[in-house]
Amino acid sequence: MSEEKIYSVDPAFAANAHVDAEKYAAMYEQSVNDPEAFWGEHGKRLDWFKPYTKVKNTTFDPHNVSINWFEDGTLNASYNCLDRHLETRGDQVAIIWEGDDPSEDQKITYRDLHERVCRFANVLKAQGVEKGDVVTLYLPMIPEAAVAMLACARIGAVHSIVFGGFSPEALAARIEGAGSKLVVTSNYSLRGGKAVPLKANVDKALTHEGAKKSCETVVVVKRVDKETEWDDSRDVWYEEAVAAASTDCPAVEMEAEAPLFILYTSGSTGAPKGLKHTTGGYMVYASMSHEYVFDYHDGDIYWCTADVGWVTGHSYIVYGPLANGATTLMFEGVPSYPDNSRFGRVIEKHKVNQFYTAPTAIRALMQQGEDVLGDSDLSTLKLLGSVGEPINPEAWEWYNRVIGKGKCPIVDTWWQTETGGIMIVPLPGATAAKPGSASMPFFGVQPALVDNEGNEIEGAAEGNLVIKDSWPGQSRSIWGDHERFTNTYFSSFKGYYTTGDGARRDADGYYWITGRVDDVINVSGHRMGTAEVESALVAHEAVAEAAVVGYPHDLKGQGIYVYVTLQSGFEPTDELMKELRNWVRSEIGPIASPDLIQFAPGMPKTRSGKIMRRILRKIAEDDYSALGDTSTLADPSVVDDLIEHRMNRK
Ligand code: 6R9
Repeated sequence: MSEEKIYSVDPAFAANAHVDAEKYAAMYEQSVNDPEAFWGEHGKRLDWFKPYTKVKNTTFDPHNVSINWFEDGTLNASYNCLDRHLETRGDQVAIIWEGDDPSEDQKITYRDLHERVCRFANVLKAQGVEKGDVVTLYLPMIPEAAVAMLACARIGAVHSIVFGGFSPEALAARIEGAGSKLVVTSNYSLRGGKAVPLKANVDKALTHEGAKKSCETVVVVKRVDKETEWDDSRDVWYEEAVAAASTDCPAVEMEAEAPLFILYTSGSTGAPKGLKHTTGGYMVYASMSHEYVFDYHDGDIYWCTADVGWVTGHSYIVYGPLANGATTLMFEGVPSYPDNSRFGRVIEKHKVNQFYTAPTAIRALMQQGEDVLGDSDLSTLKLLGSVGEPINPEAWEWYNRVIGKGKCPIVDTWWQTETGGIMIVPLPGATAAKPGSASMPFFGVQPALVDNEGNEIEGAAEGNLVIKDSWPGQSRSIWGDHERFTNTYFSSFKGYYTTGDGARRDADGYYWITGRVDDVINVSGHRMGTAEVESALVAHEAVAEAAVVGYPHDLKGQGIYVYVTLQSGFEPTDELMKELRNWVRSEIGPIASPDLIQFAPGMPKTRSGKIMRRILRKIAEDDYSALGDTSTLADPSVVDDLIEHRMNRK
């Protein structure tokens, strides 16, 4: 079995690594036995305006969930990513930007970046943005995205990034939910040579009453020289505003627990939640994990292919690397443009040392064959990373062999929007890798497995993955709804943070993430709440009822399988199927696009009227052996019809 395969740590790598096995053991032990001392020491990796004297003050008690780290210290995230590097590395490249078009790139030094951030921070101030205000960023992967993030942090504004692939409706809900005064966008985004009208989406979002009420100003980056609809009373060109702005903007002193950003993510019920991350603990955790997990050394060129719209982009393109004075590569394009060798071309062109991507991208490359990256020179690579979903051992082996040429450790990093940073990972100089296993906890992280009653299970076992105590990068709350935060993460299993993932621990203590145990599906590494897709579907006039489940998908990890019961008077046609697919795309965004839609005259329901998703999931998975007890169904014959009309899949 492939899971028995172990790749031991290369002694040469370990010798130069920040941590080897021995050091990991000693540091880990201190981090969990004496977190005060451990984090008290490592918190010093940041520059504090006022040093903290308190380190940890946290409780997971569901009556009073409260998480505070370094609470009496003050600092500024933008200062830590910029100002403090100016003296020693002002001329060093902070961001390498690689455009969608391979002929376009930029190298931005720490000094340049500092200047750009100061200018834009002054623009925000001039537009009336104050400390504590929320600014929504709806931007492609252009340097202005990082500039806007750091400019917000500089003046104590809270950014809320909405992934550019989300629809106007989803954007409107997030602008309104966060009470955002100002939106930063670009007129278009460029992906694979195509211009996508982002500003038009913002215009549409702001026709929604709530969003319109909240947002007063839209700052627009001119990414593409193309005509752009304009509202003089509201819209401001980015380029004009920064040209007129001063380069002098001191970083505001912030409390450690002041919010740094909100990031919306999907959950099993209800609307997406805006998770709140604060300044001190998050920055300590993001920077420390970036350095240790990727074994980042001064001078290395580091590339994470995520989008800043996701948490990975926040922690491991912007905040972690820049706090460490690293050179971080930001890529605007897609792996298949101009052709499938693009990732290899970028690695070669910029001499990338650490490469961090998602299993779905690896599988897409893998499908193109071993020579997919052409004759690209990949010899600068020292380490590879994976994030977003479980990496299947076949993809792991391919990544290792074809990209890493068998000489790069692979760090399979398990974490979540809620955790702020990497939680479970084989540290490259310390932990032997088992393909498919995220393996061992990072410093300060105490994973555990509990059964459905909340009893902790010891030894080799499978169960619900929970975390026993707080770590500095943890999300502090859901924006405006602490009760939901408590109910979602701290109520099912008392005294623990509930991750929503299942995991298995093997006899060596390695963790193997088995996937979500709730109604969240993971499509190409992106979280999608089944409830969100369902509520989009039932908003369509033809749909009486909808149920959404995940099913195994070769490329995406999981695909979206939809069961729809139509209102009477509507016919189940191919055309309607197409219409429903487009409907979901426009309600949520292309990432929520259903892969398979099955028209079902009836849903399997209990006598109390609850849809039995377990059965729908099994049918979608093509697994009828384990349908379980269907006798409690109101109408058991429904199941036969569902099986008979199951959508054909490859
Ligand atoms: C960072 C990020 C979180 C969910 C998480 C889990 C899945 C992420 C994983 C992984 C197995 C890994 N996940 N990394 N599963 N192995 N290395 O992806 O955050 O978008 O919030 O998703 O993704 O199911 O619960 P987010």
